[in-house]
Parts: sequence; C-alpha cells; structure tokens
Amino acid sequence: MKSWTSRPVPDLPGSMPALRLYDTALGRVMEVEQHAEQSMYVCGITPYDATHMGHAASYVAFDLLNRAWRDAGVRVDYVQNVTDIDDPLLERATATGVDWRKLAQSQIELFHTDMDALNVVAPDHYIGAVESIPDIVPAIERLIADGVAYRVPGSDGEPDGDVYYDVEAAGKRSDATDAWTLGDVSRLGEAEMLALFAERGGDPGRQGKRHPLDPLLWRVARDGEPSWPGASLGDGRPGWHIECTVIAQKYLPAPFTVQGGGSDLVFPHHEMGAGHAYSLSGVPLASHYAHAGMVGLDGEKMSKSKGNLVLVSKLRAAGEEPAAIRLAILAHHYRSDWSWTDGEFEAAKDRLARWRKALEGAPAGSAAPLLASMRQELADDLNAPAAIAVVDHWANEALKNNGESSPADRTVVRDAVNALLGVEL
Ligand code: 5CA
Ligand code: ZN
Repeated sequence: MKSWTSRPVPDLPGSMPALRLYDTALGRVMEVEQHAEQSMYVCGITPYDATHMGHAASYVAFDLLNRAWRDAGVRVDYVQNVTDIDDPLLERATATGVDWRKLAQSQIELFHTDMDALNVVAPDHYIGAVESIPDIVPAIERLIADGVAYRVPGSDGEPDGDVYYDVEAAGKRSDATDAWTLGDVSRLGEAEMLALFAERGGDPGRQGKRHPLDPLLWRVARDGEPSWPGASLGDGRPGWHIECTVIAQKYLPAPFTVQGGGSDLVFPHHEMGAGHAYSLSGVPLASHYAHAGMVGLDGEKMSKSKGNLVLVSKLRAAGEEPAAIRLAILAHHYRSDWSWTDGEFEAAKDRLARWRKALEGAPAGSAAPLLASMRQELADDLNAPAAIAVVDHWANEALKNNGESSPADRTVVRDAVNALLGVEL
C-alpha cells in the first residue's frame, strides 16, 4: 500500500550521542545497541475513524526515535501496518451503512494527510492486513503443524474451524534464554492479563479453547462477513496479532530493533505477537519493546464511545497550525499519560510564536550549545519536554539580544528544531 510522502529532514552538524530508551519488557531504561542500521515496526491504525490526538501522539513519539537515529547517522528501516480488516471496522461500516473497503480507504487517506501535516517521517513500508493474507495463511498452517495452534470445534452458533494459538504449548517449546513465554513482554500476572484480554478484543470465554488467553489466529468465514481463501484453513480472515507478526517478519530483520505502539498494545497485542514470532522462527521478534502513554481529554480517556475525541483533521479544518499541534504533543514525555486541554494548546501556539520571533535575534555562537543540549535530552529516553525547555531557554536569551543576530546560528537552530523535534519554524 502507498505510504505518505515525508518532508525533508535537515542535516545537522555533529551527531546524537548513544540513545537510551525505556524497554517495556525489561521494565527500565537501557542503552540501545549501536548499529549502522536500525529497524522499527510501529503498529498502524485500524481505519474506521479519523486520527485522534492519542493516535497522533503515538506516531509522533516514534517519529522522535526515527529522527534521533537519523541524527546519529543511522539508516532506519521503518515498517507500519494498517489493520484494514478487523471487527471494529466491519461494525462501524455496518452501523453507518458504508462499504467497509470505502470506509477504510477514506480513513487511511485522512490519516496520511494528518501524518504529513504533523511532519511525521513516513515508513519505508506501509502494509495492509488484507494484502498480507497470502503470507499469513501459510504461517498459521505452520503453527498448526508444529502443535502450537489448533482448530476449535463449532459451538453456540459459532462454526467449526476457528484457529487459536496455544499459549501454554508455545511457552514450553524451548528453554533457550531468548525463548518466549507468556508475560515476557508485558510482565503481567495471569489475572491482569485476563482482565485486559477481555477488554482489548480477546475472547477468554470462547468454548473449546485450551486456555482462556489463547488468541485467535484465523476466523473462518461467517455469513455477511468478508473472507479470503485460507488453503487448508478454509476461507476466513486473520486474527490481529498474527497480522503484525507476519508483516514484521517479512519486511524487517529478525530480531528487529524496536516494536512500538501505544501502551494499550502491550497486552495482548505485543505479548502475543512476540509469541507468534518466536514459534514461527525460533528468534525473538524484536530486541526492544517501547510504548507511548495514553492521551485523554480534560482528564478523561479519549474514546469513541465517550464522544470526546480531539481529531487532528478537525483542528486543521478550523485553521489550527499542525506545527502547534505537534508542539503541544511534545510538551508531554512520550511515556506519560496525559490529557489534551485547550489551555495547553494555547500555550503551544504561544511558544511557537515566541520561538519564531526569537530566531530573528539568534545570538552568535548560541546554536552549537543549544544543539548539544537538545541532543543530550533526546538521547535520554526521547525527553522532548526537556529538549523544549532547552529551546525555551535559548529563546529567552535570543529575545533579550540587543546586539547583532547571527544568520548562521539562526539556520542551525531552525534546522535543529525541525530535524530533532519535527517542528518547522
Ligand atoms: N491497528 C491496531 C494496531 S496493529 C490499533 O491499535 N489501531 S488503533 O487505531 O486503535 O490505534 C493506533 C495506535 O494509536 C496504536 O499504537 C494505539 O496504541 C494508539 N492509541 C490509540 N488510542 C490512543 C490514546 N488514547 N492515546 C495514545 N495512543 C493511542
Ligand atoms: Zn499491531
């Protein structure tokens, strides 16, 4: 599938120091091993509604990582999926009387426009679930053949043949130190997993499963639902976790460097994806797992059911500048949970105006220390709020500057804010 087009990222003098990042599976900040190439898979949208501030914040978070690596001279291989077939998409299409394909296509286009506006560097591969089904089917067949997946007989009006992943069998397959067992990524206990599983698309009560936490791999065709050829599995459609696993394994090395997404994806999505990948390849899916915090509105969780979504496209249509939206997002550390408020958005707009004004008075020799400090903050677990404070401090000095201003410093500061924070001044 076509991705969006990135805007150029300016080259800066010097480079970013070694990067430290919080790894969810380790539960602490660690130093990312340095390589000439790094690889990243960030879970994409399910395209049934427009990009809200939570989605935007998660892509801006991993855009910071992408930009930090690029600044360090690293070649970044970036893959993102789009879940263009799943229950929520079909439910929304049915509820609104729109063809599910049309709904997906329109929301994907809107998402790309939002990402472009927010100056998020595009992935190298943007891959849909539907186009990946021919790769997913043989992967599920192999899991069945290897004894870590099984077919569930029909019951309660459900047809025969849905395929589930056997979390217990998979966890016992190998005692290698890098082997996957349930809980390795999320570090959660079973009771917590059960609660989250039910909340986040799992079906712990499905009859015939071997373990309540076994996730769906293949859903056989139902009347009125789209389905695709599944070879020995029969017609149907893929489960959610196997989609991302197979796409990541096809387009990235194993293990790739960072698996990313919002913190609501830690369990079950990234936990199960790690399991599927290990079962398929005997190698971990990713070296590190990183997660962005959840964004709410005025202290409440942002959700479609509450009707409290702040949409990037709506703000843009109201004439708001995307660079200000991005700056409002970056004022929060990517790992913290936070709420969008009008007051903070106003503050971001003021800050943007101040920074622009300050450029006019850029003091000679001020750019190099600014750049070094911004890099130091961003290398420390992508601390954008601290990098913003560095620019604020610089802007205060520049606004006080009654002497000569330096065009060379102005250029470096403008490029640094653009290249590292993605904010165009
Ligand atoms: N298609 C799947 C991932 S494979 C999915 O979760 N799609 S999504 O549209 O629901 O979410 C897209 C991304 O936005 C995910 O990384 C998710 O964790 C993140 N996200 C969703 N809601 C929020 C929120 N309120 N705050 C922060 N991030 C969010
Ligand atoms: Zn995913």
